[in-house]
Amino acid sequence: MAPNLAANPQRHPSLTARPEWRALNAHCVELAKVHLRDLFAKDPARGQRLAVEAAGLYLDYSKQRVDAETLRLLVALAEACNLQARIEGMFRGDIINVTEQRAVLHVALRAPATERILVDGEDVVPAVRSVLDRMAAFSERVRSGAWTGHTGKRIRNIVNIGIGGSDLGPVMAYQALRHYSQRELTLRFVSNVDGTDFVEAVADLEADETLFVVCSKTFTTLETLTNAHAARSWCLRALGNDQAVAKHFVAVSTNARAVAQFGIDPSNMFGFWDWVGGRYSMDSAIGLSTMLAIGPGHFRELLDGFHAMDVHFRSAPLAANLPVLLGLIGIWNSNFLGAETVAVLPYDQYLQRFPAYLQQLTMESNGKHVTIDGNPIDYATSPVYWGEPGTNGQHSFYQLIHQGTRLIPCDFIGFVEPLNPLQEQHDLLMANLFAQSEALAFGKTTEEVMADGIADSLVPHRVFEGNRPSHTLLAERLTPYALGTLVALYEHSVFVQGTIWNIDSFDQWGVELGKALAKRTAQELASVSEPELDHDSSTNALIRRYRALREAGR
Ligand code: G6Q
Repeated sequence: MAPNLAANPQRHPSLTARPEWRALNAHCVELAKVHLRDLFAKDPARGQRLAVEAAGLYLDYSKQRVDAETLRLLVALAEACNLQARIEGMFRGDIINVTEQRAVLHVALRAPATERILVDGEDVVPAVRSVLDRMAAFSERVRSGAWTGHTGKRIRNIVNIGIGGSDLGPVMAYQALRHYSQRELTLRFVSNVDGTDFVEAVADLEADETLFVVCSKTFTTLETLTNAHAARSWCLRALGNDQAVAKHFVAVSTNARAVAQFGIDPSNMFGFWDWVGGRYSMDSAIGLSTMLAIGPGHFRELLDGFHAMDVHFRSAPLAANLPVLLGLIGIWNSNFLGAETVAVLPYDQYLQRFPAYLQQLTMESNGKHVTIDGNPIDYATSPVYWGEPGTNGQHSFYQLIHQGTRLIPCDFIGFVEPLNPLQEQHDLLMANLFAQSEALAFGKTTEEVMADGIADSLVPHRVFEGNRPSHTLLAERLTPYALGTLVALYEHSVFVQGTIWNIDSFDQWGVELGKALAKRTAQELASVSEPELDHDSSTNALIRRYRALREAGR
């Protein structure tokens, strides 16, 4: 049934007209004149006071350009936007993805067996647990060698085929938790419709030792189905028998019929539900490749970490709530201080794909231009997220963060204990993290530069303005549990921001137009005779040129 959005006109007063928003605007005019140096000088305990800890994650937000009044006003804004009630609504299974008329219940994926969460009057927790049990049994069989390929050899390679939410979470989690993975298993991830992705992923693999995990919520996604067909042909070319599919392909999907049509036995399918959004699905059956790599025990620890952050988010007061603070301070930076991007800077090589994962989570969720009621928005929504692991970025783009003309808030992420026994290198890594946030906040004044004996003409070049805000997130060790808390922290901070901005954080209509146009263009490229083109003159010329050069090269 199509949602009746028109029946919901202007349920909320416009955000920018709210007294709390106006108060923040007025406060910003004053606080913008204050340097972080002054805020720290005024309050010697600021570095300890402006920090919260929950579920083993420590968030230091003292290097943000906020004071007690900023936080009071931000919390008042959250209250005016009914944040607490909206949080309850999500956990209760309300239809908060309004444009797709769906509940949003990734929190049910990590709920303990004792919890009851109802969707259409039915408790979904038993079904979640039952899929987890099937995944665990299957993973144990593959990891132990009990599950063999068509020729009787054990599986040594797992290739995850999926894209977007069916790829970014699994690949990020595999990289992040590689330390815990079974090293005899080779994991590969294929997402792009560019054939290079598939060809390179399987180039050095033997088909009779390879298991494909085809992940697609809808099982209609062009890229994934194209790659899955390429994988089937590759496999059958080597093994020469249709029967091999049953031993070398499993599917993760909500669409059993399409899985069967592809030729995968539904008994080799792991299901999930339409109330799990793609970018919120890494802890559903979409995490099968993660579980194959790290084992069911570690996967359960990952879920426990997610759940611990869920409990904190649902119960902690707004002013001491990690996801709420992260979300609200993000709004302060974007909507009041005017920052257009956020740099995510994990000081841990294992988190190399974390910024890419966060890009989808944040920007696909909150890159919206109308309110939940369909009214145009007169304030900025999601900033651009980007980043790279430290210390690499320090030798490239940090220059702009330190001395450029834009304000770029940073999220630094680090761990106290290294996973590899090179303690000295770990201390160096962490020294760099701490030094960067310090340099960004406090900079280097003209007087300090001159005191170093720098030639007058160079002084302006050597000055660091400082006053550049950052969060620091610290955990003891990069465990599956810690990763769960970290991902849930960002999931919920996205929810907090979407609630304040009054947008639907759980739809993604923006990807549809490109998909529809690509379908039509693909037919025009494939057409044997010269197609009639009625795009704009640029697109027409590009298609003609491509076709002509392709023909000339044949
Ligand atoms: C995520 C998006 C999108 C989706 C992919 C893959 O929230 O919906 O990234 O995950 O388009 O979709 P399928 O899993 O249906 O193939």
